[in-house]
Amino acid sequence: MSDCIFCKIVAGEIPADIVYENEQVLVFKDVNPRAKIHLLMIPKQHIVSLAELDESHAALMGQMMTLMPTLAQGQGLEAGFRTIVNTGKGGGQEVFHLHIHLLGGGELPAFG
Ligand code: DGP
Repeated sequence: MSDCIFCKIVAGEIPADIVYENEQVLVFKDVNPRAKIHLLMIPKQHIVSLAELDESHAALMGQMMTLMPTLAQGQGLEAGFRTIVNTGKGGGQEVFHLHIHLLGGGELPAFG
């Protein structure tokens, strides 16, 4: 998607502080961190949101979730971490390329 900011990060067209990368997945620091550690994990392929997923995405999504423990450990988040996926305007999504927020370090505000 030519106008997608996260696709531009994948393509190296705009800079990002990249923490991890493999063939399918990219992880980089959120430009507007809401916690000491605030990363975004995205699929390299353009998927709009969680609402667009079907069975063809099962392996990719499984890979993303199973990367989380290693990623969190690498960030020193042994005490725990929070993952958030905002979905659609009603879910507070601002960038319409699927991403998982990984937050942790210090006190996180109570949620729910
Ligand atoms: P969401 O509300 O879930 O769509 O969160 C989008 C997040 O993306 C928000 O926390 C800020 C972050 N973000 C937006 N544009 C950029 C960017 O150009 N670079 C980086 N690193 N993060 C961005």
